[in-house]
Amino acid sequence: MTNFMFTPSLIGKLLPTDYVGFTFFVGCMAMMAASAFFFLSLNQFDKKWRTSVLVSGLITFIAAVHYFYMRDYWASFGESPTFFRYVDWTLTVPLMCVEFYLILKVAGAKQSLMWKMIFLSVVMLVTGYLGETVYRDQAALWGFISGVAYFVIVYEIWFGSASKLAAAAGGNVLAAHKILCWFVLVGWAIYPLGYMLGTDGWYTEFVGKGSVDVVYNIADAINKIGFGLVVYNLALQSQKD
Ligand SMILES: *C/C=C(C)/C=C/C=C(C)/C=C/C1=C(C)CCCC1(C)C
Repeated sequence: MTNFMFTPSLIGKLLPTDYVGFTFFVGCMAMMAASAFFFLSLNQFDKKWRTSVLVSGLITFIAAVHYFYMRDYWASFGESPTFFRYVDWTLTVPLMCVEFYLILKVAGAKQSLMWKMIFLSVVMLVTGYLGETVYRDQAALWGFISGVAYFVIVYEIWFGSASKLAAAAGGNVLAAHKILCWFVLVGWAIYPLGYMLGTDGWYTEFVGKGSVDVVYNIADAINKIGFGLVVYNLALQSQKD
């Protein structure tokens, strides 16, 4: 006998008014379709680009599996699946850092760049998790520390060694790097907004309270699928010239 009650609800009780549940459901389908798209496109690319497109597919695939769990969790408990959310991010965000490294490898990117970005992203996520769960009454402080790590990532890709490598690579790689930089600056900035809507802090009087999940789900769709498509397009363009 287990000592907790769990009502599996794979079919779920998705009420027409449950717009949060709806975004989880659409998230499952979008991530799944994107994964199929990336995986099935693999054969058309040169060896050189295959790993990058494969990683795009892995990112959306890992997210798809987590979305199935999160949708179910939401349908069963009506609560934010914060734990699954952060497990998903802790796997997929470092993989997005790997993408930067993979496309900059043509210009001689070192593994140390990749590890530096992975480290920063893990700091960003672990501190964010602590602020949303264990230390909720100090959410603003943990969110701030997380935000510092986020800004270092932004700095690294926009102005640091990653940007210099992109400039050295030029052409399609530089163009793709630029777009990915915008994803990180604008697309990733949606997450702290969701965090502020779901926790209490100095910001609460300005942003109010709202659904963290809707914001995170929209951000995930934009960032994971959009990011993957930029890499896919880079592979496609590079094939042509
Ligand atoms: C696929 C998932 C992605 C790209 C997730 C990205 C998440 C972030 C950029 C989260 C950032 C946060 C802050 C900058 C401060 C508040 C806490 C976080 C973790 C929401």
